[in-house]
Amino acid sequence: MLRYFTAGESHGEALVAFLSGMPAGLKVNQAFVDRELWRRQQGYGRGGRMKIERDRAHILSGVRHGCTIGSPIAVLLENKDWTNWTEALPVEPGDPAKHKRVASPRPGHADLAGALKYNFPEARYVLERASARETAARVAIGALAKLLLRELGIEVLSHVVAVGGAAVEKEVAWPAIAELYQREEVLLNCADASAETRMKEEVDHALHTGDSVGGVFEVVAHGVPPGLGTYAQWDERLDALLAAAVMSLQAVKAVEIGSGVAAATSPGSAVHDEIGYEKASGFNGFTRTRNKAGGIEGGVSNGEEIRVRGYLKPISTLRRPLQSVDFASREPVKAAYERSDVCVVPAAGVAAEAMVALTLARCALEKFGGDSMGETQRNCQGYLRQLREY
Ligand code: EPS
Repeated sequence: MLRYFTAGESHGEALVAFLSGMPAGLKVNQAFVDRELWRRQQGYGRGGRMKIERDRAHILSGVRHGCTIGSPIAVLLENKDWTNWTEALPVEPGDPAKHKRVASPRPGHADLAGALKYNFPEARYVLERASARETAARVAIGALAKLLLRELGIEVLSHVVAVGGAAVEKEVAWPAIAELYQREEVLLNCADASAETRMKEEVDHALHTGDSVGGVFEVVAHGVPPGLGTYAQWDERLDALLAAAVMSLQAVKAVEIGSGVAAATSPGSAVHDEIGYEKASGFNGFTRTRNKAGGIEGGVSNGEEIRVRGYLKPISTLRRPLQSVDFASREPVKAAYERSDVCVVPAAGVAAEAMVALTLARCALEKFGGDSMGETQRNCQGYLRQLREY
């Protein structure tokens, strides 16, 4: 079974990710993993922190001579900013005068709920762990999941479909999304140049007004065979697993599979994807006129591209802060402000790719099993043959 955890504080020494259950014999390409980490750090509207960090996956265990060995994988990502925080956040008691309190909770952040829950007098420890810095660790192990999926013919990428009020109206086809991946300079990771210009204006407006802006990303999984996930039990449905995985990302407030939102107000004839047959097409000849279902019917992948959208609320740290209350005095004050991002939609899309890849890898390993890549691939090939001969 594929299992994973992360640990680490945003301004602590390092982030750590654990990934257990990967078959042995998967080639690990360090440059690919580090490029995924780089991709997550890009995007117009990121704050000063991204100038400090240059994320790199330091693999501690589970990979030897360039391949997984079936043992748990541990990955360490250094926080370069730690050198500025050794006295403010030491592991040992340290000097309390040097600790950095977060005196007033930010509306929308975990600050208040977390301080109440863990009985902290202020929110420093809360934001340290609730911070989206943690997604760097997910992206590192998500990259390994992507490498596994590649061996099974599956690719996972994302693109941005909206920032604030600026949106791409048409469905973006896979080749355009694959082209975005090649870019060496990332603005808003949008496949439509004119929409991207409007998106940049939305970020500029937020920058000038001391505000923040959210948006929508779409993750696309290409080459997924029919049959991952199942309707047999509620917690094995692929759409439910993907929704939980993407919703677990900081600031994601809604998840949509395919055209799920519009489907609720459209007639059935405009929603469901009609079925045809062309012998040489796809995994087994069955075709669809369109993909409103986003590649999942009845909690099972249906052989079409899987499309999952995440709706991101604006970052809750505002340069022009909202009203709050001082933790100590209970007097009204403005919410705390620390250096922050203004827009993170492209970065969140990359983190969501990792979550989708980890979810699909888990489902694929449940279906195909295997303790070595040879065994997993053989089982997968056997199933693909069964589909062709159906
Ligand atoms: C974050 C606040 C900012 C972001 C951070 C998430 O960090 P800092 O407070 O150090 O400026 O840059 O994101 C990352 C560090 C990252 O790697 O994505 C927050 O409070 O959620």
